[in-house]
Amino acid sequence: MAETRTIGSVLLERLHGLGLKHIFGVPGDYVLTLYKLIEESPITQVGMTREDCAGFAADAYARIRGIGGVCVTYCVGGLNVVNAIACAYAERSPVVLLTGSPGMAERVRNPYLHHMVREFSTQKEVFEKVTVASVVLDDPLTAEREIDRALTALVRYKRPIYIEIPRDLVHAPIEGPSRVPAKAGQLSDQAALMEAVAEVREMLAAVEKPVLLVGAEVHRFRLQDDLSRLVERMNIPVVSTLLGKSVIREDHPLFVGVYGGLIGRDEVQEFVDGSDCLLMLGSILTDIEDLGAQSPFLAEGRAIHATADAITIKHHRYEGVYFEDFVRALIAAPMPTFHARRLPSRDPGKQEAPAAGSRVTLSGLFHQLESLLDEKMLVVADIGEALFAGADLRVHKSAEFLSPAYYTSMGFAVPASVGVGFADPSLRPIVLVGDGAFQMTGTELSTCFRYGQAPIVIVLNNRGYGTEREILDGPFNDVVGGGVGHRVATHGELVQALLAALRDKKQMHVLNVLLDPADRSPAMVRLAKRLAKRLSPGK
Ligand SMILES: Cc1ncc(C[n+]2csc(CCOP(=O)(O)OP(=O)(O)O)c2C)c(N)n1
Ligand SMILES: [Mg+2]
Repeated sequence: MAETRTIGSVLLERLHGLGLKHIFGVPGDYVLTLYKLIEESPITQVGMTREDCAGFAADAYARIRGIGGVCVTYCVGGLNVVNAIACAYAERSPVVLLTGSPGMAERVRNPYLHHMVREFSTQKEVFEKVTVASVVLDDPLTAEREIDRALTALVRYKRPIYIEIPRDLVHAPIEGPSRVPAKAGQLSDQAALMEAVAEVREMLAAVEKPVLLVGAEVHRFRLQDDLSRLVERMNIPVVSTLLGKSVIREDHPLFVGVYGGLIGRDEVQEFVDGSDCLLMLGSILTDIEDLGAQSPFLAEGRAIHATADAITIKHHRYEGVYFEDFVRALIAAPMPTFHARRLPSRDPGKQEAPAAGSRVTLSGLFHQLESLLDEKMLVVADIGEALFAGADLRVHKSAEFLSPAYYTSMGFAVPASVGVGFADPSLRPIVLVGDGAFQMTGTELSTCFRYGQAPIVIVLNNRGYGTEREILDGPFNDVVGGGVGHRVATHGELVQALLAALRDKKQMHVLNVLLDPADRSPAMVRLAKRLAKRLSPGK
């Protein structure tokens, strides 16, 4: 007899089919049944220290593999991951958020159940704002269609989705034959697409010095290699946004640099300003690029701007033309070839290595890093100097640069490196993180240790929120270290450590009490027994 298809099994099968091999998260009783099912599936569950960290890991994983997953418990877990999912939404990273919730049978007469905030639907309502699809699989009749609807949105828009399963429906059978999930194929209006491509060709045929500005969406839609070929065919110089850094290999002879009105190098800015047409592909324009409506390119109709949200040429928009189809059609169409131009020098010139005894500096550090980076390393940069100084770091070949450069949420880098480690174990993550950001999520290093990962973590310790200090300083920007740590393995060490802590009123003391994993309080044993009974009432 064929195995029963259930809501949980169909969901995991679809995710695995899309290339999801790992799911990050923290378990909880509302999601334990799903965790068990994941354990029995070909997908590996990766335990993290916090849900927001699991979200960042899944985001980094998704940026590399094209889909990422995070599985958390109801509300206490889910609401803890909102910021990471918002980051994935803002920066277009296709992350699936899986969550459990109270069983349908438990909801009769609206009891107050632990972890509930307001209504049973509160968590879903929160996520509706930061995902492209949010579904609750509370009906075996519609569950499979709902799963496919959400996954189609994830694939099409490269943005996160929310999938909730009430815990008593994980094993609910789905009747009938398996649906064939719809393929995300060519979706665009063909006539409009051809007209748009012809207009680009005409526009480029009439100019001499165009520049291509590439952004992160080129990477999210896996178009980098094809686009590189177009760049070479056209001989068009390329700049990238900060978020799109490393989308086009930075040692490519036509790569000019990272463009950003607020952070870019002047030579790159001048080169772009001196061009006569700007072809922008997949670049989410933000205040960092500083390419607002006042930009002459936009105001004078000298720009083509294609993103997953809209295709705009000169002063008009094309309806019914999708980004991926548009870029693929541009790559396939005959396009003009441009004369070689002198590009601004990327080589900062020979820099003397600082004397071994001199104080370590940002410039010395980044220079040293640049000389060590190779294609098997991936730089993960957090916010602050890690990102800003990192913007000028030249990454090589396929070495990528991963950073939440637009949403700029601190605490991304260390957990993201865990995601990188699972997405492509052949890459060595180089984590650049400020001391402020490190103290937010540095705990995730214990996860690296647990799974035998080997990132190189560089904490840029400038004793505070350097970025904020530059804008407006005050004591709120200070981060200071100190305190005493005790490792407590025996009862004698416990007594000593407590006495020492009590004697010393000036400093904080942290006791790391090494318990036997089987050591349980009687109340915990009672609670666990009773909750386990609820999960499988027949036993
Ligand atoms: C989650 C989050 N909280 C607050 C901020 C605001 N913020 C931006 S940069 C910054 C300071 C970062 O300090 P650190 O990590 O030490 O890097 P530095 O600026 O010193 O290089 C802060 C607090 C933020 N971007 N993200
Ligand atoms: Mg700092």
